[in-house]
Amino acid sequence: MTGERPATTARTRPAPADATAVAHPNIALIKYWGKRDKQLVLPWTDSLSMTLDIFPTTTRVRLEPGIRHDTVVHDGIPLDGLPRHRVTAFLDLVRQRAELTTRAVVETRNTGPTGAGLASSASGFAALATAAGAAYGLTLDPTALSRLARRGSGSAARSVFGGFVLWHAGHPDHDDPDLGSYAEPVPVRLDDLEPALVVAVVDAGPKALPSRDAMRRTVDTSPLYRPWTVSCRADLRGMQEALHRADLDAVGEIAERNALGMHATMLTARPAVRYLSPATLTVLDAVLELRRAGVSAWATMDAGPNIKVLCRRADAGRVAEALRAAVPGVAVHVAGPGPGARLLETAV
Ligand code: 2P0
Repeated sequence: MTGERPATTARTRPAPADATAVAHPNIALIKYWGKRDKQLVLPWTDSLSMTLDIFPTTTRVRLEPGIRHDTVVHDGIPLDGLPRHRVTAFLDLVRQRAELTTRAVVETRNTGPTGAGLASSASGFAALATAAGAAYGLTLDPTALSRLARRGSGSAARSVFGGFVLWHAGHPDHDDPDLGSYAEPVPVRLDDLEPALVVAVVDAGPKALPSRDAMRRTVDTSPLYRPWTVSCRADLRGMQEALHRADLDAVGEIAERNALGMHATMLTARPAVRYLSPATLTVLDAVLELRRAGVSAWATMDAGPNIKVLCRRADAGRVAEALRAAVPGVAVHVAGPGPGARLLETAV
């Protein structure tokens, strides 16, 4: 027993005190942009994503009874400041639920660019929630794990699951709003849809403005924010129907307009939030050219200049080639639907 806990409390199972988990990023086809509750990380709108099979994050959480502060190491480098604070605040939440006070050593490895609008916080907090939940001995079903991951980063709620995933915003009037906001898998006939996301990394550097701040500014100041949340409801209905029909053209069309709408809200924030760069627009032009040439290809962009192009698996090579030709030096990765977060048997 490595954890110190009050004598009066009981847990349902002993903590292994050392757990390692892996999780993958997800890309939203219906975006999450804006919180109605910052503390609980409750969004204004439902969102829907595809978990990728590339860029996994692996995180080990080891309880260390002798230390006074959590240690957080990211790709071999000890973290400080806000990134470390976000991890320790998350661990405080886990400790509170486990009724333990023991600090931990967190080691995390990210295989994709960090903070570049490629969902590193989604894979990061999904892996951390899975590993920390296990290390501190919490009993969490996938829904509860999704809710917990949400507290670290909203989009992490979706990376708990593989394939296509819907994150419920939950109802503001719910007695316990935390309970109503979780993600769940969306059944999709993947053999019929055959989706691929071609990721064009035009800039792997961290974004100038964290998405958390950009989101807040957008909600507070953009006159287009409310109308966009209304259009999201129709987009989500259309997306669910298109996924049910395995209609990739409709999925792509809705995803592209939803993403452009989100960026319109950012561009009309005061001051404006502009993540799209000249290279982003060049890739958007290349996507239009592909469609004119008869290839079903649709773009989506997040809180950064990088672009993800949805297409059929069979067209992914041609799409990747077109994007490489459009922006010399761009790094292009082809992703398919990936798995949900899971514990690993042994530490890595
Ligand atoms: C999404 N993004 O749905 C949207 C689209 C970026 C653009 O979720 O503040 O890192 O930690 O809840 O999850 C990025 O925001 O934000 C994001 P927090 P998160 O994928």
